[in-house]
Amino acid sequence: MRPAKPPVLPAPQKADAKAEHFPGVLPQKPPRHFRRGPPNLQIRAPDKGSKDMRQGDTQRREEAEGGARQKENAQRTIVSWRGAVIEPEQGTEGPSRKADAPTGPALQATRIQNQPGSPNGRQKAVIEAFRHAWTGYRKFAWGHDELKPVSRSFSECFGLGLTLIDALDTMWILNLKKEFKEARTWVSKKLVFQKDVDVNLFESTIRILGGLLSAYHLSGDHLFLEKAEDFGNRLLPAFQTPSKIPYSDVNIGTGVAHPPRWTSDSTVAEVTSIQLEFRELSRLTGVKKFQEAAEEVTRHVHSLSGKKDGLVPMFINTHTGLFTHTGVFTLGARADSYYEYLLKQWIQGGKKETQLLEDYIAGIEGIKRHLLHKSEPRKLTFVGELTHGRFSAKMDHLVCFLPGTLALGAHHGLPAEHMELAQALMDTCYQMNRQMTGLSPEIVHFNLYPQTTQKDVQVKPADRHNLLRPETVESLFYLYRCTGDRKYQDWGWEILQSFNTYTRVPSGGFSSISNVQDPRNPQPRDKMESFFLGETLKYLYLLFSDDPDLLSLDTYVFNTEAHPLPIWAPA
Ligand code: DMJ
Repeated sequence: MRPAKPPVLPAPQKADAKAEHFPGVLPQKPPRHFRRGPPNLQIRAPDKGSKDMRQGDTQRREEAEGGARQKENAQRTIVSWRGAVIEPEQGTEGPSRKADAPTGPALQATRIQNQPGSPNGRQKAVIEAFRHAWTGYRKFAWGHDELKPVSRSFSECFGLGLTLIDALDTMWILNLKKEFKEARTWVSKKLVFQKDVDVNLFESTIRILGGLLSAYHLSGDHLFLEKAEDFGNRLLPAFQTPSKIPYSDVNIGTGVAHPPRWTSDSTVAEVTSIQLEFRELSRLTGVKKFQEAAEEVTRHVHSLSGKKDGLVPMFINTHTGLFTHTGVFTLGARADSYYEYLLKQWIQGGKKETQLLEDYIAGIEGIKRHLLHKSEPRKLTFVGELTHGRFSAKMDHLVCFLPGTLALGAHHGLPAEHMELAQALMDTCYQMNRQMTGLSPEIVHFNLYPQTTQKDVQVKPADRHNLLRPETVESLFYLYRCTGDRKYQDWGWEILQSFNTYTRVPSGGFSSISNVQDPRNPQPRDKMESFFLGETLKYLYLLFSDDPDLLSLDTYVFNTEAHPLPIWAPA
């Protein structure tokens, strides 16, 4: 592994704390921050001397960026959306964090490269859980995609060591050097992409490409960037469709891309949630085609009709480029990360691409207008679904990413009401765990009728499973970072204990379960998803940290698989 170098990227824009961004929601003063974390967390800039650098491409890109930048600067001071005035420079981080904040590139570099302090008790518990998960993977599934902890075997979806790659940056952040080194050796010696295998474009982008890029950023090890570029090139044939909306699947060995067997549609969330990774790959390599392919999709989706007040349908056709199955709107599966990536690309790009922000805010307005309701009797705020004008009180656990995304937006200067909504939805997501055995089911339905004896949160027998998903703890991490309210840490601690109680397999690993309502028999399903190591445990570790500079929200943006990527320098 290369020794750390000072980061070359200029310091990211520092959010400016403004108490008035939280009317009625006073940020609680967070506890004193001690720097804890792994050594040498750093942002990697494009390596100009690298053999991967395409000189011509870079020059053309810089010229193009220069022109675009001038145009953007002219219009960037104030962005207005339906009366909401947003100042892109403003953020909402609590005052104590401001006082402590780095003020320039030099200070930023010093802080990020500090040696880690020792983890606190709760972080140690996360490290212990990670080690237990890793032990199972190492013993029974080494180099394979996913551990089957009960049968002590493994499953493959791509045959690319998915769990190992998804977990690389988590090991770095948790300071598990020995484990990281061993995994790095596997990547160096065994990870080969010249394979006759179909991969899902979205899943492999967020987990493999995202995992390799963040491992590169944190470690500075060029091996990961080389692998990322190789992999990115193999994904590109997916974009060769009549509409340039990518196919769902691509064979990384033969370069043949195709939609699923039963349709020529792609999923809207899938084609709009690969941009952070492709854009960063272009920035690092200087090769524009990755960014161009991904941004073409963003532009196309932006221009499409068939949205409902900023809400998008779930499917898009790769031949016509039009939305299909229109009239169904959800924040759950197939649409969720469309909204997340609008905001996160805006942040990644230095808050200059106003179209992304406008689409994001339009989406949040659409949610408020059509999908937001309160349950009975406890009046929990939730996000339901709309099917051809008919409201359904159904909410996927996947939707629990939304409080975190809303809080992140508020942190970066979006209206205070986004933060209020984030807090209300966070309470609901916590209750989705709390009203079960401590872990949320995959899908819940909320009770809308005051006159019944029913509880707020209802679960159908087919929806009682828990796949070790991260969304609740992901949002808890953002809510704690943005408010300093320790109740969010306590809720995360309860969830970690529930994972240990109901999903831990003694011989190593954790298993998804079939029934979150039966503490005596949670019914292990014999699968540890890669995102349990890539996301769930990482977010828990970060949630329990009191150091806002450990992967600061002003320096990094997390992709939808929790892989931190740097926020680009301001113009
Ligand atoms: C992960 O792969 C990502 O978080 C994605 O955005 C949604 N599904 C899983 C986790 O639930």
